[in-house]
Amino acid sequence: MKPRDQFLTPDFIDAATGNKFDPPRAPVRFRTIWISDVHLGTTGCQAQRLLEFLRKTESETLYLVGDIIDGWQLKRRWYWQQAHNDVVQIVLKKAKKGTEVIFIPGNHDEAIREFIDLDFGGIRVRDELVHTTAQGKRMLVLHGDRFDGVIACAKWLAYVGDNLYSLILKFNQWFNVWRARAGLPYWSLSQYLKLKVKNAVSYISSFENALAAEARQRGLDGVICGHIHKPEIRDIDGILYCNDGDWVESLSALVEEPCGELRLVTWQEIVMSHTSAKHEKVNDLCVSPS
Ligand SMILES: [Mn+2]
Repeated sequence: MKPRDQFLTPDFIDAATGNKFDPPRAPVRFRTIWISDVHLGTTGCQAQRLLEFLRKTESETLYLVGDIIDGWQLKRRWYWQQAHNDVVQIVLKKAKKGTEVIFIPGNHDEAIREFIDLDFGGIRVRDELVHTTAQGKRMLVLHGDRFDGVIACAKWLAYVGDNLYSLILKFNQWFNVWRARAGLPYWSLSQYLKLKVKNAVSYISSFENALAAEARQRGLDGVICGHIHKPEIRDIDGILYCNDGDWVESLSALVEEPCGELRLVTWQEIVMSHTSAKHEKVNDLCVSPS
């Protein structure tokens, strides 16, 4: 059982049959939802969990902030599951039922960039746009790959967790025992990786700064993007930088509460709040303290 699966029990397991089931409950409502970096068409895509998220949430506007379908991977190897179809279906259904759906293509679904400014089945395809929150904040919405520039490095190293890190250290130990026997000098793999991680960290911060600078230059209050698979919401010198994360690892979305408050939610939170009374807390943010 993966750690995430603990959230599927016990509420989602039928005690008699052991089958998972979906108790019918009202979806959690937001003014706006932003998701990106779903990478449909890859084995890493957590389509099943995204489906669950989309079923349990509702919004006036849904932004698909790029890299929704991974055309690069699909060209290399065809991988398309039923759940990937279901994600497409549920988005189309939402559009049909009145959710305003806006698709901003990313670099992995750049083929769709040919259709910018066109509308399909209620889905508006745009390159970028400005979203105004209920609090009147003007936010630039775009995927973000344009700001990659010359910053290129092994960004996956930024996600190397503690476990993998200690495994690497152990490996390094054995590796150097072998090197010593072979008469070779000590070589620190962890030092090497740390350097790479440091590069990845500086890649992320320069990406974030570049996006914030763009919003500032345009006289906007903030920016909402995806692309680097790192959910974030923070102030960068007076500019609100928001990254909605991804559906490969972080399983996160950016949401706007009815009152205009922006925050990050995870798949776990939506599933948990859906199984308990916890989601009443969600809109507490909108009750201004007297
Ligand atoms: Mn991207």
